[in-house]
Amino acid sequence: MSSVQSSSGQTAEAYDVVVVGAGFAGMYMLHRLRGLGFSARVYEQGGGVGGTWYWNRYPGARCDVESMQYSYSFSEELQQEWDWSERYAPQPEILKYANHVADRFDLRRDIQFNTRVERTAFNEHGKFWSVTTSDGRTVEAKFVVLATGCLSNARKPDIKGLENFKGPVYHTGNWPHEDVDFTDLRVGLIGTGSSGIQSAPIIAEQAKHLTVFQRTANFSIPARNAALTGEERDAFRRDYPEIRRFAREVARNGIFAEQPDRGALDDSDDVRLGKYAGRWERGGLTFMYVYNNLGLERSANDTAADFVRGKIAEIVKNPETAKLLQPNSHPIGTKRICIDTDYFATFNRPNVSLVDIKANPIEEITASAVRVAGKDHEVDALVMATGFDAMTGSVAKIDIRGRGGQTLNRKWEEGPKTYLGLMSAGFPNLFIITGPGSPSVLSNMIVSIEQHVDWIADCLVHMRRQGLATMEAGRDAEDKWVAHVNEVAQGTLFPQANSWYMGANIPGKPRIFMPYIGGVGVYRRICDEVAAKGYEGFLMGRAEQPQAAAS
Ligand code: NA7
Repeated sequence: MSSVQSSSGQTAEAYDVVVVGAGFAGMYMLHRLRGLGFSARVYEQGGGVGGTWYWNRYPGARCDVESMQYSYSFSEELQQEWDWSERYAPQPEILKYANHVADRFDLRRDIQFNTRVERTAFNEHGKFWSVTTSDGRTVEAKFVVLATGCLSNARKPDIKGLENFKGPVYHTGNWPHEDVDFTDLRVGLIGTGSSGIQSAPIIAEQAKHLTVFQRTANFSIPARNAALTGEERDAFRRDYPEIRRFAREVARNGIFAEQPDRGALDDSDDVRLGKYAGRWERGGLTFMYVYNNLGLERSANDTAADFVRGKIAEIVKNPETAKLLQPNSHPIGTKRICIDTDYFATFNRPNVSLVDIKANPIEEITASAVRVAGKDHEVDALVMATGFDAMTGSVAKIDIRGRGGQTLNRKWEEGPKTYLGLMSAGFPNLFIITGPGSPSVLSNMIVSIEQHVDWIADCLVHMRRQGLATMEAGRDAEDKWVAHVNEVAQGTLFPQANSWYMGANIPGKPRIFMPYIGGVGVYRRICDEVAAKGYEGFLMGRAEQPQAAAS
């Protein structure tokens, strides 16, 4: 940190880099910056590290990527010393890990908690960003890195009468830090994405009655979560070099798993069903990698979707409820597939009911009930598992002004535009980690975070060596990348779903498939090639030489 005289004559703190957010991306970015001798300040709106895992404390919250893989790879000591307790880590353990990382690498001294970045504007003359925070202070930074996360802007839907409800209203993405006790209460749960599906079985065990309000039935695969044995952990640790290499360079989604070598229709019905049954028993996200064309061809996808619909019918005893729970509106996997523990079986409990709000949307919420099709479903507490303004929501909350005072929100009015998901033209020296246009939410986030952080760190070192002051995405390169991201998505089944990948869950948000679906290995090679060619497609600017004094 240093101090500079601002245009108003006041002294402002100045950093090489301001990082917004102290989740997994912001923490690793800070660690790398420090190691390279850059001064950095991190602002975090939460009271602690962990980002999405700091906020998402709802009952049953758990990562859907296996814990031995949903962890940093940058430090051999860290990955050898940390003991994950279960195949899928529960939220409190992931948060504990985030805190351990913060302590182990002494990160906290450069993080200012409980502080939002409200505004940042690029000073074209001075080639720095002014960053104004919620405590009313403004600092200067040569670079700003947005590590704001993709699923951190919880969204309460605009349902008529919600403000009249007398009981507590919780949002899974912004859960209280104190224990919430549903004992003896009638609970209404709105939303059946991953958060609703993970929390329903736990709430049902505690509550007097749970009513689940379902707009879209979702595909979910059993997690088959279990305690990790010492041998399992050791096996991972032994093989980490290969597991990490594979996740980074080969896997489409940053997860170590067998790669399918054939399509679903290449096998006979019996063989195919046997393979699906095997994966269902094994549990987890890899269900979708039985075959290589489930995300590409509808006829192939239908075979997997039919299998899961059949499983739901087997598990759920009431045929009407089973039918409602069977997803029919989108191909399997085109909304992020959920993994659960006893979700469908929860509907066999006498204290759980399902209400279809697709056929009959919620009319209104009254002081004590959710009204659907003229019927009042009495509830004492409401849980909104209604998701996030994903990928762009947290960025949009910051007033970001680039060249000519243009705001990023204005530029992204018709959908986010980036080059490689890393930068947006007109906003020099502003990087986004796992931004729209990069694999991001389609991947194991930690693999993608580490890739972006390392790429940005290398880039800053390159600029320092070359005496470069600014870097920004070229408009041509950006247009071509946006077209490429779109073209690759259109070659898949993904745009067929009204998913948050498409921005479809936010009324008025442009429908654009936001993440890059080309695969993390492919994407990494593209980014590396761009860097190797002197940051092809980016515009680099030198610091202006100081004018020689007139003699
Ligand atoms: P999701 O996956 O966006 O799920 C949100 C759910 O809430 C989904 O079932 C929505 O139905 C439903 N929803 C949203 N708005 C409404 C309104 N207005 N009325 C009724 N129902 C509504 O969020 P999650 O938090 O579960 O998971 C997000 C990601 O976090 C997940 O994919 C994992 O990667 C981790 P819809 O499907 O839009 O009809």
